[in-house]
Amino acid sequence: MMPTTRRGALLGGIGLAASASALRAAAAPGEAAIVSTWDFGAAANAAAFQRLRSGGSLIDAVEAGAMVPEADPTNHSVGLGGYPDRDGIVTLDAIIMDDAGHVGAVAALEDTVHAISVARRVMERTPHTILVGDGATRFAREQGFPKRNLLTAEAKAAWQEWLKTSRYQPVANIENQRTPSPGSARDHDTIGILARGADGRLAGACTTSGMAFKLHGRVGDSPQSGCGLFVEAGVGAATSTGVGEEVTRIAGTARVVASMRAGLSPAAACQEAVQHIARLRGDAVKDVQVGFLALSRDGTVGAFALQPGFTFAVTDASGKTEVRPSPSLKT
Ligand code: SD4
Repeated sequence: MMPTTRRGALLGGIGLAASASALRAAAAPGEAAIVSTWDFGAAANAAAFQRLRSGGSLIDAVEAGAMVPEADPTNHSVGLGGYPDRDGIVTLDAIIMDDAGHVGAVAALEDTVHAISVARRVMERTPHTILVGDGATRFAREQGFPKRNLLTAEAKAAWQEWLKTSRYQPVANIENQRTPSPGSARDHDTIGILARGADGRLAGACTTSGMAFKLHGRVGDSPQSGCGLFVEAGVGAATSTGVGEEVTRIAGTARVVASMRAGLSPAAACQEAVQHIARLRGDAVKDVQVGFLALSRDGTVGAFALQPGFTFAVTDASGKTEVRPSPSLKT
């Protein structure tokens, strides 16, 4: 079972390559191994689990999971097929992080399908934690990521439809609507994915094209450490989805993990962060969706959202996946 001591035992001598064999050897089937946001997280979890089973590290697993919606042109705000900004340009935000202080991110990346893999290169091959805009895109080319136009015909049609009103209005739970009409602002499909080895080690990734029809250059919560994603050895990990400005203004996932560090369960920690947003913002968030998802080092998973409708996918150490509804402040 899990070591009872905290940081020392978890960090001592254990490398990043917490793999499936470790997972199978010690994790009880009920303990969450991989969790991710929204129904479509189930497919990402499957890819992540597969990667772990074939001997990959936790970082390999969360990258593989995040790549699934990035490559899916029917998913309208991650990677290929993402809805563009108001200028018709698709820009991507992504972050990847382990529990040993390694983190890499890109923001406002263009012309590159797998933003999460570029973020990983930032983590592994630069002295930096985040690259943005032209610099991120140039780095992607230098690293050999192929240039690809991300604006599909469907996304372009939706943008052209949106231009008729140019009304920026995020829609709650749009992530779980799979067949929108053009211009219906299916505006965000962020995936946040967290993985845990049987030894309690953790990693996470988050990738998105952000809010549809945003101002060019807008960066959401997703690629910012402590906002869209935070991972801490011996404690847990958290990710967020929804209107990123509301998460960024409270450093949401840093707050969730801090609450877990102080002894709250993942579910209670997510609830506390949502309640804080509601108190802070009042009417400004009455129709806004924000959801937090957290995983503790011992495999307990919890979530909480402002509005009903947030869902998350949980895969246990045996590979069994279920999609669960999140509790919410409003009912
Ligand atoms: C953002 N938080 O860019 C992201 C969007 C999102 O599910 O999560 N969508 O604000």
